[in-house]
Amino acid sequence: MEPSGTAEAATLLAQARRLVVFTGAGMSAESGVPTFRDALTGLWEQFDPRALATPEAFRADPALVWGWYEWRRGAVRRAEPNPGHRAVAVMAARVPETVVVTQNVDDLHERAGSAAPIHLHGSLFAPRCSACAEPAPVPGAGEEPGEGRRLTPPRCGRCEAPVRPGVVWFGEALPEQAFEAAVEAAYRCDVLLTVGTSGLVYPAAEIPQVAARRGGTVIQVNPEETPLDAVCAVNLHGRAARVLPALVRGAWGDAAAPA
Ligand code: BV8
Ligand code: ZN
Repeated sequence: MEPSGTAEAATLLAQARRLVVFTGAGMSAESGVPTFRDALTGLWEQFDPRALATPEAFRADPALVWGWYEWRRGAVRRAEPNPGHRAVAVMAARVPETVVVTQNVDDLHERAGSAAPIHLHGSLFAPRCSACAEPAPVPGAGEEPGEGRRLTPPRCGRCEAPVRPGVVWFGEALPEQAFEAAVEAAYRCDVLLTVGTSGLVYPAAEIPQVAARRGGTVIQVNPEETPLDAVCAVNLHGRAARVLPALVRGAWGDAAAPA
């Protein structure tokens, strides 16, 4: 049974001309990618993800942090996009102007067919030098450790400094162009769909609020309540992989729904 409000949200989606789809960890949860809420396991169980995702943690123990990101990239490579990711790609094909903005560092939107989503917090597939920012090669599939262990980061080919994951750590600025493009899209949109985010990490959590302030209609998909409920016209309390295909079916008919 679809959550109440699904039909209303589908009508709003069908009428949208400029759509922003804003996603967080909950978007990939049903693909088996742990959210930031999910406690860490194994080597990292004693750590809070927010403590590990910092430049300080990398400086203090590069092998611990590099090992964590290598393990996460392996988990993402073994994961598959879910029907929610595929529904987002269908929306982009149906709504004249669609911008996908994600806080996720996985590549599941791309693998589901969403062209060039804006990654506000970087990617697991863009390692670079921690000193000179020289891009570094992405270790091949299968080179990632299966279970969690320390892994000494490779050295930069240009300056020999340790290579770091191409993600935005807490305390670090977001990539300027990406953030500006996301704010611009939220500013211009008539509908913003926020999916699977707790809306607690800033400045990313500003994006749905910019859309609401500009008179855009904000629709939330999340099984839980979040601070974003207040700015949403419709709150769909359900799971992304089920609710997003239902929205596509409601907006454009069964034939449009992702398999
Ligand atoms: C910065 C990459 C300054 C790395 C990430 C006090 C107040 C306000 C802000 C701050 C503050 N103190 C510090 C700050 C700033 C800080 C911040 O916001 N902290 C928070 C914790 C209070 N922000 C920063 O540090 C940012 N940088 O401020 O720099 C600056 C400026 C200029 C110059 C120099 C410096 C950088 C933040 C980015 C950090 N990097 N990721 C990595 O991935 O390892 S953040 C990371 O965590 C994710 O990218 C994401 O953004 C966040 C996790 O949040 P969600 O995605 O929402 O996931 P979460 O697990 O929390 O929730 C999942 C949701 O899904 C839940 O609601 C659940 O109900 C739902 N769900 C579950 N299953 C499903 C589902 N929904 C649908 N379907 C399902 N099946
Ligand atoms: Zn270097």
